[in-house]
Amino acid sequence: MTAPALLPLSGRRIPPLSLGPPSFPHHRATLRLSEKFILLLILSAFITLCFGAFFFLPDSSKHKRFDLGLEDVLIPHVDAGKGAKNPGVFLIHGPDEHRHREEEERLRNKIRADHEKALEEAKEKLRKSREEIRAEIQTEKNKVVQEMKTKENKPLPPVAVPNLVGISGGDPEDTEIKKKRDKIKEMMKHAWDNYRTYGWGHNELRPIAKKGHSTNIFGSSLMGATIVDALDTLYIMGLHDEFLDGQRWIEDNLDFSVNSEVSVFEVNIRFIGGLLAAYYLSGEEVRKMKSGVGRNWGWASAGSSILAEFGTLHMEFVHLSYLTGDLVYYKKVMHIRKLLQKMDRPNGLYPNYLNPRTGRWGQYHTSVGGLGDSFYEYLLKAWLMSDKTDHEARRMYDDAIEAIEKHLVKKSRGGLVFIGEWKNGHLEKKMGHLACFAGGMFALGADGSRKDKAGHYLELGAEIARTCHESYDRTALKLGPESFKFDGAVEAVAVRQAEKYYILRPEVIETYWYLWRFTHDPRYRQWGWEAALAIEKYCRVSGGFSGVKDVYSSTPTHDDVQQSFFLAETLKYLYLLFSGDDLLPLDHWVFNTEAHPLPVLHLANTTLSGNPAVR
Ligand code: DMJ
Repeated sequence: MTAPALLPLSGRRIPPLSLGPPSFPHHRATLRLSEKFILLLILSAFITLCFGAFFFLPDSSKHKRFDLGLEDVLIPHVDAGKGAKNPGVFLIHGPDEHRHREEEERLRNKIRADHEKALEEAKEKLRKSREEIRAEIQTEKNKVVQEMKTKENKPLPPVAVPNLVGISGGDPEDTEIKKKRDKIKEMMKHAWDNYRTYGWGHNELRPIAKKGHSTNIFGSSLMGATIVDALDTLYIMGLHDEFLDGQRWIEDNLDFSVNSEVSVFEVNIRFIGGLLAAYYLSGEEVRKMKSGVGRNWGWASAGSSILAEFGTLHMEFVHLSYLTGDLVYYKKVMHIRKLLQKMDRPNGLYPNYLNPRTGRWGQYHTSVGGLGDSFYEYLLKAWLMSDKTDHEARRMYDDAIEAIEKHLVKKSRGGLVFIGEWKNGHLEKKMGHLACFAGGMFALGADGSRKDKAGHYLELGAEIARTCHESYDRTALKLGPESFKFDGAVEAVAVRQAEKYYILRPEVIETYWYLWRFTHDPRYRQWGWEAALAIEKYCRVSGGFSGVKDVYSSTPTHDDVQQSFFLAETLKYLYLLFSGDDLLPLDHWVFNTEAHPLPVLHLANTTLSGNPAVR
């Protein structure tokens, strides 16, 4: 693939980031992409701070016990043990148990008090009219923009750009494989073109009604979620006109000054992850944000306390710290990690709910599917992204998967290996489509696992892939249900009507791709192609692609939603499945949970302040 001159390729240095305020020429009413990126960074700072302040994060100035003392260390070497420079992680295991208990109690009281305060503030906000709330938000934003404008305009020395290997290419030599890859690209074009025609600027598309679609995960406004989510897929497929079109929309229209509740998780994985990946792939300049902009939004205080939500910020936030030179993001996610690490875990498992009032686990429901999934994924990926130096993350991952294997992984009578869910004191023999991503995760984590268990985890990944393939194969449409059971004679089949739908999800294809990369066993390409054909046959409509309500009915009823993750993930993983391994090689790239590739930070033992490129 040849990229147009506008899109710099690997081997180049990204231009210096500017520390100073972005310019806001008087004649221009809209913000540039780089300026919007800054607002996104600010939004992410708000999210972290609101979320952290209310539920998890101690006031580090008062609670030294949780202070990591990592101001100058980007990736900690927590294994260091004796004589380690950074003793932060060991403080929580210190000898003075009594003092620790007291401090723990004090922390719990603080969390309780903060939570009450947050509730009061939220109630107060609800009493205000939309206009008043909007005006308050606008005032806050004006302040931030003003601060940025007045800040000294001092260019930053260039950031050491991670090695951006394999951002194009991957052309298969085999003509049959190439045809398949071209078909996937054509499907992407069909999805994108219809969104462009009928849903432009809306979050998603209704391909049958041929109009925009919005769900409350992005708030009610037109945030163009599909555009941000799809950008990097367009780029790697060589759809550069479409990429530029999306980029222009972001420059001219993406507006974060919305008065609306959004999902922290979704904003992080789709918007922050999507823009970071597009930045790395295309070299679009971003500017450094002003630090210390943390203020609390009342509306954000209704944040969730779901494991996969607060545990799925790490990758994006480490990159934000890396690019901006501001450690605030990194420190916040590390505090979350420390707190989790310190808590007792029933059977070594992390329950999905953490009670914000008490700082204790809520209901003991554990799953590797919805609510829990990406927490485990991000532990492994934190290690990979740190060039395998974040040993603490790896240890937490290894501990977690050992517990998962011991308590949740089972074999059905028919010999299918599945991951159940621990609920109300017993194992539910049910696996969600979401949990199928774990096959890929086990394969990805095999190298580097304990006691030479690499082969074992690769096999486990392959078993999960087989089971998830069965869940597809045992349907009329050859597409997998949302959730399937193992109950007596029932194996890998959905029982309840409400679990029979397929909404263009990627997890099974994601697992095929990882297994393909690690084994080159042709069955994964074959299974991926089966899924692609089924999507083409049953989900394609003239206005795009739609989910289906019942995969067991041979006449599909469409749900009329083209999910943004279909373009971000499903089609990207399919495209990669039929590409050579030189496209986005896994020793240089780590995919966030929305399939946005972020480069490995080869920073072993360097410190942020000591990094020659970031002084
Ligand atoms: C995506 O948004 C992400 O993959 C997330 O981690 C889980 N669910 C959807 C796709 O199914």
